Amino acid sequence: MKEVLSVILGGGAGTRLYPLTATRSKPAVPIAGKYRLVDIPISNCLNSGISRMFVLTMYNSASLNRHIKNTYHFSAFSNAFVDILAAEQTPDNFTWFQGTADAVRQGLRHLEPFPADYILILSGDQLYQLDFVRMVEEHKQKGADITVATIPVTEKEASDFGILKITDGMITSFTEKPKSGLENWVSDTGEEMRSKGRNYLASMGIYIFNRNLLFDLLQKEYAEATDFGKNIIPDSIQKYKVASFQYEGYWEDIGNIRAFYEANLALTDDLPAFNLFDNSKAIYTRARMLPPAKISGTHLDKAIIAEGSIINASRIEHSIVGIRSRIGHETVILDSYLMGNDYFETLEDIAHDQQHGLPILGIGSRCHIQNAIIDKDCRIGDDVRIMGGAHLEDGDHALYTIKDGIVVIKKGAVLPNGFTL
Ligand code: ADQ
Ligand code: ADP
Repeated sequence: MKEVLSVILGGGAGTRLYPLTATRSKPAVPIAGKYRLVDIPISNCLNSGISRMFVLTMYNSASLNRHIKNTYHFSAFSNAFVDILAAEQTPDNFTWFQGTADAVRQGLRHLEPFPADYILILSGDQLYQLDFVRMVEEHKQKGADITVATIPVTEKEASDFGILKITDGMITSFTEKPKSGLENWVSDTGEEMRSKGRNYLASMGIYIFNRNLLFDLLQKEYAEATDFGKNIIPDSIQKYKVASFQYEGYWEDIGNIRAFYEANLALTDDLPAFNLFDNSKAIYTRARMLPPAKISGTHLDKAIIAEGSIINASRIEHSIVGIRSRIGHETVILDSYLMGNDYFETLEDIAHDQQHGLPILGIGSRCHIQNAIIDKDCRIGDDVRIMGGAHLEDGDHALYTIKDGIVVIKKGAVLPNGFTL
């Protein structure tokens, strides 16, 4: 797939994933205990033989830079790369990215020198395993100018997506996030999808553009357009051959805290819809050379435990425990995602913490943690009780944020012994 160059949209302000995005850009948010969001589209590209990628991001790019720099090393004999393009001021541009199309427009001058027939545009906040080879092949076969990856969705989901109608595999109409008149947008999605109530064809926000057309559209024809979903795609379907590539596998948009939490915990299912255990579709991430997890006296059920963890908890259920986690005796963790830590404390560090009344890095003893996301490097004292749930009101506090009943403990927060929520 030497003819394809891919551009990963790394997120705007990232407000919907706040506070996880308070100090890092969205692509750098840790998922599944050891990966970052950006590892998903990058792995999909690598598994499809696409090895030249740009990641567009707006701000807080230090942690993303570190992750990309430490992870994606390619042979000197290949032309592969993953480059980050952070929004930058130039002599003719003083503004942030105004939307997805504007972000790509501002990146064009960096893409220009690279030979490519097709540009693949991807979202940075979706969980899926898609073979782009098939998508590119279909794009070529149909002689399309643009191809949009599409997926059947239910009526309830339809208003969150770009919804389209097709004739003979080509898109004939498109509406971005329709709030009314949905009945006019029902499609024949096939028997299996129909039986699941998935009667609407949604855009997955994944596009292939013929290279020259993309440059023309963004720089000339729609030079003012800000978004692909709002402007470029709906405006192009009458003038160009815009094809639909229908996908029916697992695909999850993880744009907000609830979706992020559920997509993570779904990985603890017996047979998760998103398969991390696939020989041919590995999800790549930083190789950290950590020791195996060490667990003592813990009842584990539907738990994912990442490497480098030291666990003495009494029970962990339906939860993910991230890299280098440390959990004390008699602690119970339920329905939660612990992101883990960036480093280990030495025995001297721990003695120093204890002398100064500072909880050690990790989770203390006799805690009860439920319906929570604990960001990295938190110090949670002994006898702490965090019980998320619908009874809690949404709000942002110094140490934590509550969204949709999920308690998110902020990165590096220190919760004293006995803290209760
Ligand atoms: P949304 O996901 O709502 O809809 P948008 O918020 O524009 O669209 O984000 C698309 C992707 O681009 C996300 O990964 C986002 O983080 C990123 N992004 C947004 N603004 C950005 C910016 N300024 N700079 C860099 N990246 C940015 C889109 C389509 C719909 C489609 C859904 C599928 O518009 O038609 O149905 O994706 O999820
Ligand atoms: P990972 O990918 O393993 O999560 P990152 O590269 O994102 O790691 O972050 C590691 C961060 O942790 C870096 O900022 C690094 O400087 C920091 N770090 C590593 N060791 C220590 C330590 N002993 N004390 C404090 N911070 C540390």
